[in-house]
Amino acid sequence: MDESVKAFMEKVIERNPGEKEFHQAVQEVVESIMPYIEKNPKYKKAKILERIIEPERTIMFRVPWVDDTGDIQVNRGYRVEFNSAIGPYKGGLRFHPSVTLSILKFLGFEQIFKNSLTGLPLGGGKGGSDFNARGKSDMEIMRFCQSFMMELYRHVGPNTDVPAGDIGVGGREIGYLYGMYKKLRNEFTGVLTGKGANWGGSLIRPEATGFGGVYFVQEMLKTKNETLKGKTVTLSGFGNVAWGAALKLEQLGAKVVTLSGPDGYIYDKDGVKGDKINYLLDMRASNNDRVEDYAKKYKVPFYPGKRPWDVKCDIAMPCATQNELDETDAKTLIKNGCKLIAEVSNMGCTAEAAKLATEKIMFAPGKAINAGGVAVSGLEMTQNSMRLRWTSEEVDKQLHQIMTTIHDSCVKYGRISKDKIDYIKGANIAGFVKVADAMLDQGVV
Ligand code: 2IT
Repeated sequence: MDESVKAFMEKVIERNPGEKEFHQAVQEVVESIMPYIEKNPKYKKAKILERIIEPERTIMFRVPWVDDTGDIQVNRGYRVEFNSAIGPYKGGLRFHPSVTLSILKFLGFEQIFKNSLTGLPLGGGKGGSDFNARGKSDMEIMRFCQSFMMELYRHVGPNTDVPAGDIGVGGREIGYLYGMYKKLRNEFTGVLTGKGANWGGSLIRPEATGFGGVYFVQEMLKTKNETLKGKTVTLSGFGNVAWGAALKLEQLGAKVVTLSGPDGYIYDKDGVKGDKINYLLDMRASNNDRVEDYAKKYKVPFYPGKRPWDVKCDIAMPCATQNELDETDAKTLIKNGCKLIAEVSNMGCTAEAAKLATEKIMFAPGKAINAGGVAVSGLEMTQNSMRLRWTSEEVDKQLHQIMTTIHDSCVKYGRISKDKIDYIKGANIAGFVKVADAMLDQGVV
């Protein structure tokens, strides 16, 4: 590791003890940015790097709620308001038992650069709770969401901080959160994105992360004069992101052969297509967090306790959670002929896996390839401000344009030779420059 990166990381680790995921996310960015900063001393002088890794504000709170048996449950809630240099804090809420401050700081930090890449005026933030929806009733989920918003409402607002969904937070949860916000503030306003389509939500928002990811893959393939037609794709996850990706991949003539959950993965040799794709939504709504149901329903093999990365494919798209694809998995994929790993989940690949894939095949980092979700959230905010609604064609057209522009930015800052693009470097530098320049303009705040 470069000496200046090493010295910087030592301080980060000392000041943020035990926050492994946050260290990993910072290191990846700093490795890309450090050489750029050395060449542009204005950033160094203004201590932009030291400032950008410190959240502007971190809120932690108690979330008490009453379960169906009348027992009191206590969860912990968070909102990390990381950076508002280019717009109001923007980023999802994650409800999952694995949520810690480290996880939300890594996600909030990534969100700064991702949101900058979209070209829209969006700052970076992230929040959530260690709430586990598995086995909970709909009314328990509602009471939890209401309690969460009873505290969060005083920290957010349409021009301050605009949360959205992430793992464990979809249309249903956004609805319950929004209802409580509206009751407390007596205001109908665009404080959350991912709202229902008939009460301020944008068309294409549910599909946006998956669609955007596939548009980005199309652009990557174009640089090699290839298309998605006839390609075999392995997906992990079965939630909102995997659903959107599967829909678009089918439309463009690719075949999705795997899905996965915490319980294992399914292999569908005929392809996850047609009605089978919408079955993902039923699995998500069941609160069971299980993909085996797909195998039972469609009579395909299920591999318990395993991840789908030993299945032969042209393209692998992790769509589930952080660090779900490691160096061994990347080696297996490459050995089996995989030509492209698209990290649609946030930090879905370990640092070693991402480096190997960048070197040997093609690799796209989450902050570039999954930016379509937050991009359409930005478009939802625009529609809310203008009090109007765009058609799905209009939103989809803008999403496509944004993903193409992000790809162009990655190429601009990440091209390392005639036929090699380092998308990690490209995305990090392109995302950084805009935020850093805004921080310079706004002084030491
Ligand atoms: O990781 C992400 O970009 C999201 N969960 C979506 C954030 C948003 O504000 O739409």
